[in-house]
Amino acid sequence: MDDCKIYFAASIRGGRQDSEIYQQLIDYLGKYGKVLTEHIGDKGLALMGEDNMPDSYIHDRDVEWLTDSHKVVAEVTTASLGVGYELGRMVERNRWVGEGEKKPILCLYRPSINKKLSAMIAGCAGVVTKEYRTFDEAAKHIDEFFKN
Ligand code: 6IA
Repeated sequence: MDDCKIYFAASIRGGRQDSEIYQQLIDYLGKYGKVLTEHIGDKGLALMGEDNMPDSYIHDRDVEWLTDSHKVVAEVTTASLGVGYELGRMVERNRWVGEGEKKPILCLYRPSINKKLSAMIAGCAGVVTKEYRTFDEAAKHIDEFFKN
C-alpha cells in the first residue's frame, strides 16, 4: 500500500513531550502507506526544529508534501500552531476541490481533565476527530479511517 502518501502532523515547536507516541503512530501508519513526515516522531529532534534549515524551506516543503499527500493524520493533544495551520489549509482546500481530490483528515486526541481540545478543531466539520486513551484505541481509529 506504499502508493498511499500519508501526511502525519504533530507538534514540533509546540512541545515534544509526546514524541514517543508520535513515533508509534508513524510506525503503525506505515501499514497503510508511506508517511511523508517520518521525522516528526524522532525523539532527538530539537525542540527548535530543523535548525539548519530556514523556516521558509520547512514551510514550503511541508505545504508541498501536504498537497501531495492522499490522507492527513494529525495528533492534536499538544497544541501546535503549525498543526493548526496545516489542518486549516487542508480543510479550506477540501472545500474547493472536486470530490476525488479531497484529502480525508483524521485528528487523534488524548483527553485529560485539565485540558480541552480547541473548538476550532473539535468543532470543525471538515475533520474527523477521535479521542483515544491507549495506543490500541488510536490504532482502531486509524484502521477505521483507512477502511473508508
Ligand atoms: O508549530 P509546530 O512547530 O509545533 O508545528 C508542527 C507542524 O508543522 C508539524 O506537523 C510539521 O509538519 C510542521 N513543521 C513545523 N516545523 C517543522 C520542522 N521544523 N520540520 C518539519 N516540519 C515542521 C524543524 C523540524 C526539526 C525539528 C527537524
